[in-house]
Amino acid sequence: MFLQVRRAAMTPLWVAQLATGAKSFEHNLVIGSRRLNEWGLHAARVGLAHRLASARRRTLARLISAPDRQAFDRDGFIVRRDFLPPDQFAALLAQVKAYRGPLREITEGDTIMRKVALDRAALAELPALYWVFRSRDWQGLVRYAGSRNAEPVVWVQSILRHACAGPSDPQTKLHADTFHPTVKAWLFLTDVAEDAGPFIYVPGSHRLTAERLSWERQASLGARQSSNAQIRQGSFRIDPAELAALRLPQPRIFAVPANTLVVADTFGFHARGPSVRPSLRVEIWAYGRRSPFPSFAALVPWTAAGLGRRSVLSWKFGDLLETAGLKTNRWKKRIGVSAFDPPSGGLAGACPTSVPGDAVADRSLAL
Ligand SMILES: O=C(O)CCC(=O)C(=O)O
Ligand SMILES: [Fe+2]
Repeated sequence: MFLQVRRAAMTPLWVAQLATGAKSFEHNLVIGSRRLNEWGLHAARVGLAHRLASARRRTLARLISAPDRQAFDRDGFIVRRDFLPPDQFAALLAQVKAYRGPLREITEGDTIMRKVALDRAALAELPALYWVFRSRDWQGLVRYAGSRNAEPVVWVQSILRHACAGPSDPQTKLHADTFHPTVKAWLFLTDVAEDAGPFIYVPGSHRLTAERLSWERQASLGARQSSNAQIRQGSFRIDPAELAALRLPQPRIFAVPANTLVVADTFGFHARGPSVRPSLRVEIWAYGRRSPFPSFAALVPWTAAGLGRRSVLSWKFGDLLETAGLKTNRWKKRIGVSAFDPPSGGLAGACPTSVPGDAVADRSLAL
């Protein structure tokens, strides 16, 4: 009875969310409806989002060079070695190593992720970041790949693999982040070895081919009932053995030196590659996910510092909920720790209970 009332009350909201980036098959019973997805609801959202993104990309084509455009349209990513001039990169590295202001940690399986939100206070200590933000290359590539002429949210991010005793990291399974084109960018501050948790990406898997569309349709049918939490949240996982049927190659491994920039459309299949031992990857990480459909919110002219402040506020809101006893905040505050430090608890400690979900794409940060 309660469930029926809830369903009736929520249905208008669930329907309205179809016109946004909402992607949870578990929380939105319209998005998750097997019947509607058999009739093609998920496939229709995917198709429309891709057509709109292609149209927006055409208007942003001038922001990047013709060879970059061709490479991105073919592969779904762009790689730039030696991104910053050596003296600027050295200054950035020194500033990030010295930074010990407040940061947050969250676990994904046995991986600890650290994030420094770049509000005004953090930017004042990391002024070399402005060389990144002001770079035409950075601005153009992130905007074109994200199909939005908008600032991404940027953090200093550390990935500490096998950092605590816990289940395996859910981001190590090949996946698409969501159902529409969206951008993430990594400017690596550490060298990344092939066996030390590199980013991996299936070239060309950002394209909505007929095979991919029918795979999406099929995956949408069982998503709500899936035993995998990320799939229920609309981040579909794919087995490498399935790639050939989609006429896709095996993933490319981004074993790259520090000062390499990778910009990718994470509708394409990607993952955090295996790490044969505990490892540390530090990067300037950008995430630009605006609504795939026309939306006023997508037009808000956020500045980089404004977006950094928003991250800080969303963490503080999480602290408030925890203090009120309503919900544990998975983003733990750490003081006096640098992005480059080893795990605070030592490697032997158990991971804090990891609630499954899309921690990377913090829901409160998805515009
Ligand atoms: O950290 C990585 O290499 C990729 C993780 C991931 O799946 C993501 O950021 O969406
Ligand atoms: Fe991802």
